[in-house]
Amino acid sequence: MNLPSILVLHGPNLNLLGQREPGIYGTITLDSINEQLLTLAQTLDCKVHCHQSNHEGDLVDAIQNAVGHDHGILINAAAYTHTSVAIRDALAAVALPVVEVHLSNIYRREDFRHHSYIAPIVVGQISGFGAQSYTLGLQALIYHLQHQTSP
Ligand code: CA2
Repeated sequence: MNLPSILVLHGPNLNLLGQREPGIYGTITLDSINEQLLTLAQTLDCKVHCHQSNHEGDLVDAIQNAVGHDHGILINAAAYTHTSVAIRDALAAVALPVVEVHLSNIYRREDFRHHSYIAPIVVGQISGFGAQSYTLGLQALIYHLQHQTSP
């Protein structure tokens, strides 16, 4: 069987990681997070490809294009987590397993960050572990793919 392929999606402003607001998001850059995921993918026997966009429609396109290419999606939708019905609908439409991740613990922050539009349609959510949220999320997604029962 081919190695499972995972689409990693990063939402708006995450390209600024390591350059602004280190008190909230740490000093790690997005490139370093992607490198960590690529390294972990070798251990987990999967393929990973990463995409960041500041544009809602671009993220919707990437989700739709995953069909036929990817077996699961790891997503930090950033601010769109709290606003985007379009991203939720796209994730629901493609019907791939999704793990939602956040660098910060969104439940310890402002009230408007406590609601995620995508949480009800994902396998699970990991929030608050910094860059480790992504590596934990990738492990959880691969575990889910290996243990889910076929319909
Ligand atoms: O904690 C997370 O991962 C978030 O998804 C990050 C989003 C925020 O809107 C969510 O509530 C929680 C913000 C990403 C913006 O990242 C920046 C990085 C450096 C400097 C400024 C913003």
